[in-house]
Amino acid sequence: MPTIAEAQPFPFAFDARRTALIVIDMQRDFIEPGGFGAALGNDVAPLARIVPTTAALLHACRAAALPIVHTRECHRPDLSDCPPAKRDRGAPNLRIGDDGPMGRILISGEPGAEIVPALAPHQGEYVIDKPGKGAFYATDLGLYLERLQIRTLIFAGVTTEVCVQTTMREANDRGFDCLLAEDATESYFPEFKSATLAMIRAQGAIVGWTATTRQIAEALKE
Ligand code: TIU
Repeated sequence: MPTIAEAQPFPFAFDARRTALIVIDMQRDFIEPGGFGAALGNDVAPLARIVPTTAALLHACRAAALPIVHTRECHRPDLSDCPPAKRDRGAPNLRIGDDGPMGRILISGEPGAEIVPALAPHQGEYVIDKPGKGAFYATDLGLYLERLQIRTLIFAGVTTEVCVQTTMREANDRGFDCLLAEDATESYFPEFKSATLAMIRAQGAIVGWTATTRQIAEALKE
Protein backbone atom coordinates (compact mmCIF):
# COMPACT_ATOMS: atom_id res chain seq x y z
CA MET A 1 0.00 0.00 0.00
CA PRO A 2 1.49 3.42 -0.94
CA THR A 3 2.57 5.42 2.09
CA ILE A 4 3.63 9.04 2.31
CA ALA A 5 6.05 8.95 5.22
CA GLU A 6 6.51 12.76 5.27
CA ALA A 7 2.77 13.56 5.30
CA GLN A 8 1.60 15.72 8.18
CA PRO A 9 0.70 15.21 10.95
CA PHE A 10 1.85 11.58 10.50
CA PRO A 11 2.42 9.06 7.66
CA PHE A 12 -0.49 8.56 5.30
CA ALA A 13 -1.17 5.11 3.83
CA PHE A 14 -3.78 4.66 1.10
CA ASP A 15 -5.09 2.15 -1.40
CA ALA A 16 -4.56 3.78 -4.82
CA ARG A 17 -7.35 1.63 -6.33
CA ARG A 18 -9.80 3.30 -3.93
CA THR A 19 -8.47 6.84 -4.30
CA ALA A 20 -9.68 9.78 -6.41
CA LEU A 21 -8.34 13.29 -7.04
CA ILE A 22 -10.70 16.25 -6.60
CA VAL A 23 -9.56 19.56 -8.10
CA ILE A 24 -11.69 22.35 -6.70
CA ASP A 25 -12.77 25.41 -8.71
CA MET A 26 -9.60 26.14 -10.74
CA GLN A 27 -11.73 28.49 -12.85
CA ARG A 28 -10.92 31.67 -14.69
CA ASP A 29 -13.40 33.47 -12.38
CA PHE A 30 -11.11 32.89 -9.39
CA ILE A 31 -7.69 32.89 -11.04
CA GLU A 32 -7.78 35.56 -13.75
CA PRO A 33 -8.28 39.33 -13.46
CA GLY A 34 -11.85 40.47 -14.12
CA GLY A 35 -13.59 37.48 -12.52
CA PHE A 36 -15.45 36.80 -9.29
CA GLY A 37 -12.34 36.68 -7.10
CA ALA A 38 -11.14 40.06 -8.36
CA ALA A 39 -14.66 41.51 -8.06
CA LEU A 40 -14.57 40.63 -4.35
CA GLY A 41 -11.50 42.87 -4.05
CA ASN A 42 -8.82 40.18 -4.11
CA ASP A 43 -5.40 40.10 -5.77
CA VAL A 44 -5.71 36.96 -7.91
CA ALA A 45 -1.97 36.59 -8.72
CA PRO A 46 -1.17 34.13 -5.85
CA LEU A 47 -3.80 31.71 -7.15
CA ALA A 48 -2.30 31.66 -10.66
CA ARG A 49 1.03 30.54 -9.15
CA ILE A 50 -0.32 27.07 -8.23
CA VAL A 51 -1.42 26.23 -11.78
CA PRO A 52 1.88 24.42 -12.65
CA THR A 53 1.85 22.40 -9.39
CA THR A 54 -1.78 21.46 -9.91
CA ALA A 55 -0.92 20.39 -13.47
CA ALA A 56 1.87 18.19 -12.08
CA LEU A 57 -0.53 16.61 -9.57
CA LEU A 58 -3.08 15.95 -12.33
CA HIS A 59 -0.33 14.38 -14.44
CA ALA A 60 0.74 12.06 -11.60
CA CYS A 61 -2.85 11.03 -10.81
CA ARG A 62 -3.65 10.42 -14.50
CA ALA A 63 -0.51 8.28 -14.82
CA ALA A 64 -1.70 6.22 -11.83
CA ALA A 65 -5.19 5.90 -13.43
CA LEU A 66 -6.98 7.55 -10.51
CA PRO A 67 -10.51 8.82 -11.14
CA ILE A 68 -10.38 12.60 -11.48
CA VAL A 69 -13.11 15.05 -10.50
CA HIS A 70 -13.05 18.74 -11.41
CA THR A 71 -15.49 21.08 -9.71
CA ARG A 72 -16.70 24.48 -10.90
CA GLU A 73 -18.50 26.89 -8.62
CA CYS A 74 -21.20 28.45 -10.77
CA HIS A 75 -24.91 29.13 -10.97
CA ARG A 76 -27.77 28.69 -13.39
CA PRO A 77 -28.31 31.67 -15.74
CA ASP A 78 -31.60 32.47 -13.99
CA LEU A 79 -29.82 32.44 -10.58
CA SER A 80 -32.47 30.08 -9.21
CA ASP A 81 -29.72 28.19 -7.37
CA CYS A 82 -28.02 31.31 -5.97
CA PRO A 83 -29.51 32.43 -2.68
CA PRO A 84 -29.69 36.20 -2.13
CA ALA A 85 -27.58 35.62 0.98
CA LYS A 86 -24.74 34.64 -1.38
CA ARG A 87 -25.30 37.22 -4.12
CA ASP A 88 -25.56 40.08 -1.61
CA ARG A 89 -22.43 39.35 0.44
CA GLY A 90 -19.53 41.74 0.45
CA ALA A 91 -19.36 44.95 -1.55
CA PRO A 92 -18.13 43.79 -4.94
CA ASN A 93 -18.14 46.04 -8.00
CA LEU A 94 -19.64 43.07 -9.85
CA ARG A 95 -22.05 40.59 -8.34
CA ILE A 96 -22.84 37.00 -9.32
CA GLY A 97 -24.79 37.14 -12.60
CA ASP A 98 -23.55 40.60 -13.64
CA ASP A 99 -21.77 41.10 -16.97
CA GLY A 100 -17.99 41.15 -16.66
CA PRO A 101 -15.01 40.92 -19.00
CA MET A 102 -15.27 37.08 -19.00
CA GLY A 103 -19.05 36.98 -19.40
CA ARG A 104 -21.59 36.85 -16.60
CA ILE A 105 -19.88 36.40 -13.24
CA LEU A 106 -19.93 32.81 -11.90
CA ILE A 107 -22.60 31.65 -14.35
CA SER A 108 -22.54 28.19 -15.87
CA GLY A 109 -21.48 28.17 -19.54
CA GLU A 110 -19.79 31.60 -19.42
CA PRO A 111 -16.05 31.89 -20.23
CA GLY A 112 -15.22 32.89 -16.64
CA ALA A 113 -16.77 29.71 -15.24
CA GLU A 114 -14.45 27.52 -17.34
CA ILE A 115 -11.45 25.78 -15.82
CA VAL A 116 -8.18 27.50 -16.77
CA PRO A 117 -6.84 26.01 -20.04
CA ALA A 118 -3.67 24.53 -18.47
CA LEU A 119 -5.83 22.35 -16.20
CA ALA A 120 -8.60 21.51 -18.67
CA PRO A 121 -10.41 18.25 -17.91
CA HIS A 122 -9.51 15.28 -20.11
CA GLN A 123 -12.07 13.08 -21.80
CA GLY A 124 -13.76 10.83 -19.24
CA GLU A 125 -12.95 12.97 -16.20
CA TYR A 126 -15.93 14.01 -14.11
CA VAL A 127 -16.85 17.71 -14.09
CA ILE A 128 -19.26 18.89 -11.42
CA ASP A 129 -20.95 22.29 -11.36
CA LYS A 130 -21.71 23.20 -7.77
CA PRO A 131 -23.75 26.09 -6.41
CA GLY A 132 -22.22 26.03 -2.94
CA LYS A 133 -18.82 26.03 -1.34
CA GLY A 134 -18.88 22.33 -0.50
CA ALA A 135 -18.77 20.02 -3.53
CA PHE A 136 -21.16 17.50 -1.92
CA TYR A 137 -23.93 20.09 -1.45
CA ALA A 138 -26.64 19.86 -4.16
CA THR A 139 -24.48 17.66 -6.46
CA ASP A 140 -24.15 13.94 -7.20
CA LEU A 141 -20.49 13.79 -6.09
CA GLY A 142 -21.31 11.40 -3.24
CA LEU A 143 -23.14 9.03 -5.56
CA TYR A 144 -20.29 9.10 -8.09
CA LEU A 145 -17.65 8.25 -5.46
CA GLU A 146 -19.85 5.53 -3.95
CA ARG A 147 -20.31 3.89 -7.34
CA LEU A 148 -16.51 3.77 -7.77
CA GLN A 149 -16.04 2.50 -4.17
CA ILE A 150 -13.69 5.36 -3.40
CA ARG A 151 -12.42 5.62 0.20
CA THR A 152 -9.63 8.20 -0.05
CA LEU A 153 -9.69 11.66 -1.60
CA ILE A 154 -6.73 13.78 -2.64
CA PHE A 155 -7.61 17.49 -2.80
CA ALA A 156 -6.24 20.46 -4.71
CA GLY A 157 -7.64 23.80 -5.82
CA VAL A 158 -8.94 27.10 -4.55
CA THR A 159 -9.48 28.65 -2.19
CA THR A 160 -7.91 26.71 0.65
CA GLU A 161 -10.09 28.02 3.46
CA VAL A 162 -13.34 28.41 1.52
CA CYS A 163 -14.30 25.74 -1.04
CA VAL A 164 -11.41 23.33 -0.41
CA GLN A 165 -11.76 23.24 3.35
CA THR A 166 -15.57 23.10 3.19
CA THR A 167 -15.44 20.12 0.81
CA MET A 168 -12.78 18.35 2.91
CA ARG A 169 -14.96 18.71 5.97
CA GLU A 170 -17.99 17.40 4.09
CA ALA A 171 -15.88 14.44 2.89
CA ASN A 172 -14.50 13.81 6.38
CA ASP A 173 -18.05 13.62 7.77
CA ARG A 174 -18.92 11.12 5.03
CA GLY A 175 -16.09 8.80 6.06
CA PHE A 176 -13.43 9.54 3.46
CA ASP A 177 -9.75 9.78 4.35
CA CYS A 178 -8.66 13.18 3.03
CA LEU A 179 -5.24 14.36 1.87
CA LEU A 180 -4.60 17.95 0.77
CA ALA A 181 -1.81 18.75 -1.69
CA GLU A 182 -0.41 21.74 0.20
CA ASP A 183 1.41 23.29 -2.78
CA ALA A 184 -1.54 22.77 -5.17
CA THR A 185 -3.96 24.86 -3.13
CA GLU A 186 -3.98 28.60 -2.50
CA SER A 187 -5.85 31.40 -0.80
CA TYR A 188 -6.13 35.13 -1.43
CA PHE A 189 -4.94 35.41 2.20
CA PRO A 190 -1.62 33.65 3.04
CA GLU A 191 -2.48 33.60 6.75
CA PHE A 192 -5.79 31.83 6.03
CA LYS A 193 -3.98 29.17 3.97
CA SER A 194 -1.48 28.42 6.73
CA ALA A 195 -4.21 28.43 9.40
CA THR A 196 -6.30 26.03 7.32
CA LEU A 197 -3.41 23.60 6.83
CA ALA A 198 -2.80 23.71 10.59
CA MET A 199 -6.52 23.16 11.37
CA ILE A 200 -6.76 20.18 9.05
CA ARG A 201 -3.73 18.45 10.57
CA ALA A 202 -4.42 19.38 14.21
CA GLN A 203 -5.77 17.02 16.85
CA GLY A 204 -4.37 13.93 15.11
CA ALA A 205 -5.52 14.78 11.56
CA ILE A 206 -9.02 15.73 12.68
CA VAL A 207 -9.96 16.65 9.10
CA GLY A 208 -7.12 15.02 7.18
CA TRP A 209 -3.48 15.02 6.15
CA THR A 210 -1.32 17.29 4.02
CA ALA A 211 1.64 16.48 1.76
CA THR A 212 3.45 18.06 -1.16
CA THR A 213 2.68 17.26 -4.78
CA ARG A 214 6.11 15.67 -5.15
CA GLN A 215 5.52 13.39 -2.14
CA ILE A 216 2.10 12.36 -3.49
CA ALA A 217 3.50 11.72 -6.99
CA GLU A 218 6.32 9.57 -5.55
CA ALA A 219 3.84 7.50 -3.50
CA LEU A 220 1.62 6.95 -6.56
CA LYS A 221 4.57 5.30 -8.34
CA GLU A 222 4.79 2.58 -5.64
N1 TIU B 1 -13.90 33.90 -2.06
C1 TIU B 1 -13.22 32.79 -1.90
O1 TIU B 1 -12.16 32.76 -1.27
N2 TIU B 1 -13.65 31.61 -2.47
C2 TIU B 1 -14.85 31.40 -3.09
O2 TIU B 1 -15.73 32.26 -3.14
N3 TIU B 1 -15.02 30.17 -3.69
C3 TIU B 1 -14.07 29.14 -3.68
O3 TIU B 1 -13.26 29.02 -2.78
N4 TIU B 1 -14.07 28.31 -4.72
